[in-house]
Amino acid sequence: MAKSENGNGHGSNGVGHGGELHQRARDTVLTTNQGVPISDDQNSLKLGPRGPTLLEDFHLLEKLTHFDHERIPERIVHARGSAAHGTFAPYANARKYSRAAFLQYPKVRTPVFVRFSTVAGGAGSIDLPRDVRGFATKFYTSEGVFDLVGNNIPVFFIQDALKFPDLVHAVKMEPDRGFPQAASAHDTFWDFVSLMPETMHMLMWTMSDRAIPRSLRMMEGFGVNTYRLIDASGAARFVKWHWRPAIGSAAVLWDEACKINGADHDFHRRDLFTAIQRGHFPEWELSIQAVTEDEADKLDFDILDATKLIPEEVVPLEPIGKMVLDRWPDNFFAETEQVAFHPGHLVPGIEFSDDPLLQGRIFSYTDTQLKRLGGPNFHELEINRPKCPMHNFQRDGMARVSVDRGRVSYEPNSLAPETARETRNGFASYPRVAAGEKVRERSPTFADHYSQARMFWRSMTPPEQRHIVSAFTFELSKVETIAVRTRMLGHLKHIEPELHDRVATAMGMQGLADEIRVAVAPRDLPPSPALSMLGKAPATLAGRKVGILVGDGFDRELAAELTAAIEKEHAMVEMVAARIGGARAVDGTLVPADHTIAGGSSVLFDAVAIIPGTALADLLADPIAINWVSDAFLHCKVIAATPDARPLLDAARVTADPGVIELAAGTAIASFIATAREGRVWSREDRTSPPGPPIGKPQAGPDRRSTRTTRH
Ligand code: HDE
Repeated sequence: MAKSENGNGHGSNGVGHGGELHQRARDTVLTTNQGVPISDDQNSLKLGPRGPTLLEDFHLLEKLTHFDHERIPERIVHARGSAAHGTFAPYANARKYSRAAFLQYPKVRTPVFVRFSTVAGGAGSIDLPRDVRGFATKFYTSEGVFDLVGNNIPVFFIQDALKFPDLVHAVKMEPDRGFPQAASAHDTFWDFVSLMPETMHMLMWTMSDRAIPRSLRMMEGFGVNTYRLIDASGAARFVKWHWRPAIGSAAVLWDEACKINGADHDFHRRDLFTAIQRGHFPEWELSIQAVTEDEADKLDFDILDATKLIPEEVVPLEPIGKMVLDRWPDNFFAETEQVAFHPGHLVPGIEFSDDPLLQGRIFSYTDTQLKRLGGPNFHELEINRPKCPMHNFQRDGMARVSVDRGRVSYEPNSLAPETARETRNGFASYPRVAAGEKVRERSPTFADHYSQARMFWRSMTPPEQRHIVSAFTFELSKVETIAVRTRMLGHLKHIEPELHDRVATAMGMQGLADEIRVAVAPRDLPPSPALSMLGKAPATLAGRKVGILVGDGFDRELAAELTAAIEKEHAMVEMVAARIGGARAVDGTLVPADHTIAGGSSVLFDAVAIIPGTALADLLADPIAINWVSDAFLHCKVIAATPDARPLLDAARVTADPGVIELAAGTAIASFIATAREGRVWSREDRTSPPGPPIGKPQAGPDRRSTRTTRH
């Protein structure tokens, strides 16, 4: 074999007869799964260099066989996910509510692993469909694993686990045609939900901005189902779990989401990865709403009904701890893919309620994991293993990893006194009275399907209401069956006549709503301002990303000053230029770009700055550059631009408003930062996107500031 040296830090590399590269081991030798050293990983064993391949090539057979089996069944729901490691520390008050070991001492940090997911799409689907997001947290506590398997929306579509397969079949791609992937905008979904009035409250949430989050780092999380916490004295309280992101919640616009899905399929995954890599560790505060059973009885809905929430104005949130995610998984498959969450992974001090949705979940998760992870030993995988001692007499099974020693695999026993035994401090179910007739029956206390949906609508700011109208209009316009559209319009009328009117008008289907009979007439509940994301959004740039579009001859000092000011806000900056090699500043320095204009569309940023330098003519001649600017304007982003960029802004139809800022050093930068902290310029949306308010009922075009109701 002809050999020639080739760098790459390896031993004596060589080139084979066919010109293929052979990198030789310096330290770590490539082996088969049996540990046999491999001499050639480039060529299979053949009868002569041009002859047939021999079946005895065990290296080839082993490598192909393993590869053929690399995929495991994807999750039937929540298949697409992104995850990170971190820690949780409780506040001092947490122990008042639960005797759970990990809630006792603020100094004790419990390792966690969090997986965020979309629900409907497959594992390779887009990150920004209109969908619920999973928010599942595994706490590796000193008393075993506790999983808080929640969503980013506090209520659920259905009340009984028996309907889950129907719901999921309805939302997944239609079985005859195999589309749409990861989308609820199709007939089967709306057919099903329009026949299930219990879905109405959750539909308001999934048609809201909550279903198109800006970032996984900016999502609230909820346990959804009601759980119980048991304190040291054995007293129980019902609880609802809440995660609140430290940098506030934010969403993208629907037009933006569609474009992001094209510009960066992995937008959310990359965002989480990048933030962690750059040290912007995402943080959430864990809160609870805790009520005694007596207090729960006084609520105007049934606490066991997962389609209802407890308004914060009725039972305030009590913060009990903080979680920080600071480490990306080492291996996506071993960790993110193989992690097995289960609402039945509870620790002493935390318990179920009788919520019929939760009860069904207790079965489903283990069942699905037996198939997905190939047998009953998935708890031995590193990501699923408790980080506290674990001993029992369960044995054998597919892919058993641990070598269980000794002759005793049962208890009680007298032959092995050192083996594991019960403890009085172990998990004990809360002793509650449960008696009744065996019935297949929905409780009448579950029958009010519209009041909280109406409360949600009335708690939204005008821009949020506009987005809900647009979402219903978009989705129902994709439904081909007219009868399904008119049935849904009938439900919207019960939720709120104004919502119905605006959607019907936007669809051109006024006067066509079905008469829907309701089990319980909707009531007018007081609005809950805490449900609005915009209303309580903090004024911050923390964790956001600003894109700076520069052309050759740009003012490097100005860009540097701007970058420093943005980074001081704990935000990230990325440079966009015509060529990835960079743009040459006016002082001759070549400043490398993070994106080309076509590859770094403005939808990827929260706010933008434009410094064209001497390249204005080139930018004006490039429709993609014009689109870059007009999208930023359409999506209500704050835009800073040097005065010489004016022709580009004109070409992109950017008109003057408080979010278009003339960029110069000093105070102009400060004003850009202050405006960008406020988020989007909603007053612009009144002009750029239909549907507007109902005819005869003009609404104030709220500026971002006028939408805030409370601040957390
Ligand atoms: Fe799940 N759900 N679910 N779910 N769920 C699964 O378990 C199920 C429900 C949630 O990142 C599956 O391992 C039933 C509510 C999350 O790995 C499966 C019902 C909430 C995740 C399953 C529900 C959730 C899942 C699929 C109705 C919010 C992803 C793969 C009774 C509180 C966890 C798997 C991860 C995953 C069943 C309803 C959250 C099939 C039967 C309500 C975040 O077991």
